[in-house]
Amino acid sequence: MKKGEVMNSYIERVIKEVESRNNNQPEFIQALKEVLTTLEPIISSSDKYEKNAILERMTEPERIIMFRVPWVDDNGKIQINRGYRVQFSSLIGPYKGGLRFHPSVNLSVMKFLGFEQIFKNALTGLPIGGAKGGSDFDPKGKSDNEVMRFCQSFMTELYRHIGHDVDVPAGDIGVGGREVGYLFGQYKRIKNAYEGGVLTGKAISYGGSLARTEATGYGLLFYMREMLKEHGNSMNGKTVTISGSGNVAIYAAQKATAMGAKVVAMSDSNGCIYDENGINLDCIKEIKEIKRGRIKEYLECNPNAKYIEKTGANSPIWNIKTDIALPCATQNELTLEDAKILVANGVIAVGEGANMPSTTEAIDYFLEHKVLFAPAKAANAGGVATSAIEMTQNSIRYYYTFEEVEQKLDTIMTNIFKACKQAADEAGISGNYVAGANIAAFKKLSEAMIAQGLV
Ligand code: NDP
Ligand code: 2IT
Repeated sequence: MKKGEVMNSYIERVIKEVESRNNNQPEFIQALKEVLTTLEPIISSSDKYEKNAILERMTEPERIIMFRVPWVDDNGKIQINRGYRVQFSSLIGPYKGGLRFHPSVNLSVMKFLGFEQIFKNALTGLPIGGAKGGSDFDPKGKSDNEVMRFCQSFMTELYRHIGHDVDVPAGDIGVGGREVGYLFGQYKRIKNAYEGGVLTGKAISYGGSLARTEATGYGLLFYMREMLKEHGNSMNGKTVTISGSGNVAIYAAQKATAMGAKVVAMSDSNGCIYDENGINLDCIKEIKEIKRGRIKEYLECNPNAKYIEKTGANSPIWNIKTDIALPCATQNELTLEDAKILVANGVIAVGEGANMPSTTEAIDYFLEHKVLFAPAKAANAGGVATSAIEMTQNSIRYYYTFEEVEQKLDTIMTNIFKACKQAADEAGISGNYVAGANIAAFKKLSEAMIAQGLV
């Protein structure tokens, strides 16, 4: 069956119900349809799913928290933002997922991310449920003190809803080491207890895990390596373009380079740089991790590189000819139009480092044109998997070495690829890792849901 064609009446009914209930939440509906339309092989195999209302329950968050975040800027002016935590599922472990600070954050975005997180976390094989949170706060251009005051105010409300066995937030867009540090400090102060495992993505000095910073990008490349190997190919010698220049993009670029590929383009929301000899990652890290600057500043590092300003809705990076494309910025950043250009330019494989970066139409186009496609909830699971390893270290009050964590991450990503492949093969759709990932995760989640009764 072609993706998008729903054959099963139960799936069809649930999609309609969820659509009419959440009609102003386009990202959530998109994420949900992408999953449900691929579950036909498993849903049709037994009536237990409908009898137990599995899909109805899986698409309704257990709890949504929304709150006011008041803070004072450096000019003494009062600012009000909105905070969120969508505690989507605690089926297989404490709620777990990142916090995003970006002006585009709204309930639809939070719910789509929380929904995807349930499936992603199930694929890791580790005991973590699914959640997402954040705020429409924009950290861009804010001073460290403003970011600190915002984080303290955000945590002053959030603290009552989280805990190392309850809900464990981490980073995402706009939330990195600096923000996690301020959030942790405020949590500890309010609780008067050192609950190290209440947040992940902490710095090494106070309970973070080595390799958590690198984990999402590295994990994406481990998954790509396995997928390419399965199809008789490898990263070695390939040209790669990577959208974004944040945490995921930078470490994806680093591992791709280590695997013998050449990363020729990266981007931010203003435009992209193209460096035909391979991007100098030390420059990118200096610009993005230290100066918090714009990617255009790369030209100061290499005046021979090209900067292409983003002028329309589409990112100029997808016009660049490449063997491998890795969207690592944000949702719906790769459209059908972009997919057509990439395919016309001979792209071999696409790997999603960001969450839902490709539109549904773009994914369908890639699959129809036999482009190897690594879906986000499998391919970017290395970040949250390493967060779970951070929680483990906090529980046992011990530290693993960088090499130990990286080895565990590699094994987890290899197993995730195997699970996606096996599920796709069993469903008779070999090579469709989108459906494979969804089915493999759904199997585990639905089993747990039935076992735990009607909750
Ligand atoms: P960062 O904040 O470190 O970086 C985000 C990057 O994406 C920046 O280059 C940013 O550019 C760009 N970007 C953000 N929003 C937009 C937009 N609306 N349009 C164009 N570009 C945009 O975030 P991460 O690297 O952590 O996250 C990137 C993606 O990866 C997200 O989808 C996130 O959900 C996902 N992810 C992250 C994980 C993690 O561990 N951090 C784990 C799994 C997935 P600019 O500076 O111009 O805004
Ligand atoms: O989307 C994601 O998986 C993340 N932002 C990481 C979440 C986490 O808890 O580490």
